[in-house]
Amino acid sequence: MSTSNAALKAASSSNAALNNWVAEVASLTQPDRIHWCTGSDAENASLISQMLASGDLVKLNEKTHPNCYLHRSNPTDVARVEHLTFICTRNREDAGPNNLWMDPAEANAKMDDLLRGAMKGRTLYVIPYCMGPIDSPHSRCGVEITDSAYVVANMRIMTNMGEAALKRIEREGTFVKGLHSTGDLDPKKRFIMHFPEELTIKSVGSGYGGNALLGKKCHALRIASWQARTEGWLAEHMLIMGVQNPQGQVHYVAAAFPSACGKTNLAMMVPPASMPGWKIWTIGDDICWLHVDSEGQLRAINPETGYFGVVPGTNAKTNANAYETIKKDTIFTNVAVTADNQPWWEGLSGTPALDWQGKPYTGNGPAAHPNARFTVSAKLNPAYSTMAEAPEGVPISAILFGGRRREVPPLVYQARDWGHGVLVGAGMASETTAAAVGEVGIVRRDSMAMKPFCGYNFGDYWAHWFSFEQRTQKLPKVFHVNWFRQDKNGKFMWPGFGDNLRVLKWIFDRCEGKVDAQDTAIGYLPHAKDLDVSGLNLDPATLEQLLSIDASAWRHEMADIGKYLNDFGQRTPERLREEHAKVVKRLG
Ligand code: TSX
Ligand code: MN
Repeated sequence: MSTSNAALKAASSSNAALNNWVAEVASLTQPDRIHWCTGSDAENASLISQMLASGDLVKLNEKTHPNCYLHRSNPTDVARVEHLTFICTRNREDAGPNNLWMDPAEANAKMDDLLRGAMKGRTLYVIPYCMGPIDSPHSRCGVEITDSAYVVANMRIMTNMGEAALKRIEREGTFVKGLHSTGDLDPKKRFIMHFPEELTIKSVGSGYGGNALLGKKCHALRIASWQARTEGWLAEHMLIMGVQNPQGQVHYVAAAFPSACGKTNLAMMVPPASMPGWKIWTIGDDICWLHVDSEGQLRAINPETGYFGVVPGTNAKTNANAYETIKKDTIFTNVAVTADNQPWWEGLSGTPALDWQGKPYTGNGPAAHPNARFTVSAKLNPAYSTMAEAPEGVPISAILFGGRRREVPPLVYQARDWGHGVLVGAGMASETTAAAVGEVGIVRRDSMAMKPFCGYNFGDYWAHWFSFEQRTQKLPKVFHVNWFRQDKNGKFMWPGFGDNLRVLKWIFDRCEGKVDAQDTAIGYLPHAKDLDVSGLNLDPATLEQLLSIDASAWRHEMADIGKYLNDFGQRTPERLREEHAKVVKRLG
């Protein structure tokens, strides 16, 4: 079948730039059909039945998991590919040492070669989407062109997709262009290219979430971080949660953690039985856009409408709310299944019958892929806050940075002020886990958890963070947390999970000015008496260790951070070196 001129010309928008771009892409990629997505239930139902027929989706047990589906990806296509992800700016320095860079002309030519004829025999879907509440001035729209029905179904859950977004695009006239084609899934022909100066993304050769759902990491973080710098706001890799005390008072917190630290678990946390009346509200689990409002208050919106979360390890103990959320209306990717076709993964009871590739499970290795995912609407979360839909966003009282560190950073400490907080975020690090390839237990720097997602030079990014001191007097307090300290025997010293609310309560009280702190070289730490550990069976020596600093270990830590800052050369703000020097001096 060949693409008819009529199909190519069938404009479905009143925005000429959009129509022209769709026509251009169609003439390059040669699809059989063009479909403009409306986001309707009927459209979704038709895509689902088409994917069931093609084998792209498998229906799961309707009794136990109504309206749930399984997608098995190509075994070579199961995760984001940082080594194939590029920032393509005119000036190489603007991408920085934290990114791979390619010349925009070269990258465009390369991608056009890979995209030529790539949609032959396939449908080209046009997905208008809005990141953030449809009526929020802080929301941003994009259009993703893809030849994957799986991408359409996922984008429908993860974004405000369809007619309303198209209307907003037609009204505003601007949108981020995202072009995705699954290609032949040959890893040698896989690239994720970002052109921040052209507000364009091109992705070929992967059908996997972070590489293919372009609204998420590509737009809402890499492109948005670039736009945020030029426009005076922040696009961050942060969860957003409300912490409510028994009196009904709520403080909103935004928190950045590298992967494998349980960000989604924290965002959906269930309070421990020992803290009756406390409540956690989820606004978002992954991305946060921050703006200073007319009163000088920093406010956050979550640009997403769903969760694309790691499945293995999710159960009634680790994350009861997520476990409840994914019982219906969920797309699973790369989980195992039981004999009666229920989704299965490590961390659940029961027995897998087929592994994530659909082969009989033999007991060798994990049955679900360690990066298996759920895609589900945020509204199904029992802890969902309707404030996620507030156009102005929620006021942020505290920003948390964290990492997985078996030693050095205490359970929690507070930065002395915003400037010191920028250093704390810039110096963030986490230990590698078995969830990713490579050696386990190695400390990696990951500034603000943005290493894989900042669309420009980290040096400029840190300077942008400092600039908020000039934008308002009412900045949130900044904290660092570490749930992962271990003792000599490798035993976790802090129970974590719901009990983390005990730490959030101290942070809450700091925001209220209700509790003082130990003034140390690295910042403010709780007095042991101020951390509620009732019912925890935590021995005083362990608590003392969790809430103290080892000056010698910290001198090493600061030396390592100093070296890391030097990697960014001239672009590292002098101010950051000053903040670093201040802590070094205090450590003696
Ligand atoms: O998500 C985690 N959080 C945050 C929860 C709100 N995890 C899982 C990390 C992998 C994604 C944690 N793991 C946390 C944590 O606070 N803490 C730990 C470490 C830990 C693991 C097990 C126990 C205690 C701590 N306890 C027992 O196994 C009994
Ligand atoms: Mn993330």
